[in-house]
Amino acid sequence: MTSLTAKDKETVRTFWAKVSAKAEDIGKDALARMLIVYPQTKTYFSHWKDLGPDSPSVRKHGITVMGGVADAVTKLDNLTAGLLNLSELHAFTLRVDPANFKILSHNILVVMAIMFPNDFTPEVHVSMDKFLASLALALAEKYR
Ligand code: HNI
Repeated sequence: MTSLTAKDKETVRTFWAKVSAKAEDIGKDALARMLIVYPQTKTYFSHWKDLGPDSPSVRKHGITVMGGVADAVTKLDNLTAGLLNLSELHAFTLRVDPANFKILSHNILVVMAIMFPNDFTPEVHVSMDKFLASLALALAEKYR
């Protein structure tokens, strides 16, 4: 996995500054979308009563996840170290199959493209994709 170039990091920081005000909506929509498009992910949330797009649990968790993404944007230079605790939580406590990190990342990209069509240029797309792939890799670190 190619690491993030200085240009990637600059692109991610600039784009995130534009969209972070909508992080809650992005998170809610991406999570709701993931649960519908990849129904196997519902198994991790069986303790929630309602898994629908308007479910308070989905909204709350969407906000939580994007809080993790926002934190990762501040730690672009060392995602593995920065996300160690979150990786431990997902690996040991939640036992989330790492394949799902790529699935959620894909849904985050799709929602960003829908919500910010003009800002989500191919250049932003490739840097955000590489950032989210690095984030997924950092979250999967503790599985090894
Ligand atoms: Ni994830 C809890 C961030 C992907 C299932 N997740 C969290 C928390 C953060 C978080 C932050 C709250 C931690 C805490 O309570 O201290 N999750 C992220 C990020 C990604 C991610 C940044 C990837 C971009 N999580 C996933 C995926 C799944 C997932 C792909 C399953 C498909 N996460 C969970 C579950 C919890 C969770 C389950 C606990 C939720 C709850 O209700 O307790």
